[in-house]
Amino acid sequence: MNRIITLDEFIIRGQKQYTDSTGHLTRLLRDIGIAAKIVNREVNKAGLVNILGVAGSDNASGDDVQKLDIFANEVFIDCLKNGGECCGVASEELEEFVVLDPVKNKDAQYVVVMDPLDGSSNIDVNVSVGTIFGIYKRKSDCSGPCEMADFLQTGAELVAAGYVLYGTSTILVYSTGNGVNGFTLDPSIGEFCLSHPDMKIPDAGNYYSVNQGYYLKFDLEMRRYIDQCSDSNLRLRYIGSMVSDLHRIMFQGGIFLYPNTRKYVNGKLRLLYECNPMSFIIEQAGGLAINTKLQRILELPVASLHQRSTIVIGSPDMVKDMKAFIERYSAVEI
Ligand code: P6P
Repeated sequence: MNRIITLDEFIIRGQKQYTDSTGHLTRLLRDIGIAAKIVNREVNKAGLVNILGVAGSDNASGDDVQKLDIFANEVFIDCLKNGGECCGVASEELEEFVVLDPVKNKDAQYVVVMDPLDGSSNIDVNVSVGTIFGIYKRKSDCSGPCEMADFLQTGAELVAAGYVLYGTSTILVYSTGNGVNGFTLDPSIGEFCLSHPDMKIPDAGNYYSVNQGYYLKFDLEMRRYIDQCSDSNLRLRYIGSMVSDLHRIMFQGGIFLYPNTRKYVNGKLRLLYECNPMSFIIEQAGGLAINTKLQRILELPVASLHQRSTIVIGSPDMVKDMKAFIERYSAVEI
């Protein structure tokens, strides 16, 4: 019988590879796994209890907040607080970062950035949603509360990143910088079990993923690139949930684009807790992630918690082709 490997076992085995590991990151990842199970339970029954629908408020980025957004935000913060390995959280749902009080006899060394429920506009229509998280080693002194500088680190400084996709099954995918592994939740035992070891993104694929509804609002070179995707018989797939679109690309290959529009002149997606964690994972799986100025996402300076960025991310050959197209097009324009 194949022995299942649970997320906790896998994390502990991973910790043993590093002689200097202290177990703090191991326990922090475990805390995130617990929160994901709790959120999964509520997402799966959202249609049955009165936590659907817009909560009436809006979040730091001006999006209508669904009640499950609030619930997920609170669950992750509570689990991180109780675990004692995290000293602060920056979240899409919070204007400012939240300082977590130190737990007795623990020096929390990490901060977490997260989108607790990405793609929440899909909740009411039963389409996949996800959680995105990133983990940084704090820069400030462990003796005091976390500071803004602990969060304003580039994506390249992440020590870990991951996502949870609450879909036809619930899968947690994460990387600590040594490859990407996927764990599917087995509800019968309440454990995330290793289901997709050493995930690698295909070099290319047959899909491109962009909100075609904004076509006329994109810059001219982006419209021409999208025309080329269509002329190349690529198929358009766009779910409206970055986690879902990128999870598909992880398996089938493809390219995801959220360029600047007249409404989002710097792009819509947030650099700190959407673009950077997802770019970290995609690069670890062999993919590429740049912005529409052709700069590597993980090297972009982070100046504020809710800073937005354009993004082009996915299979390496397709991102390289897009980059070459834009460089060629711009050269001709000049
Ligand atoms: P649009 C969800 O709100 C999100 O942040 C991403 O998950 C998703 O890719 C994007 O916004 C969808 O935005 O403007 O196409 O609806």
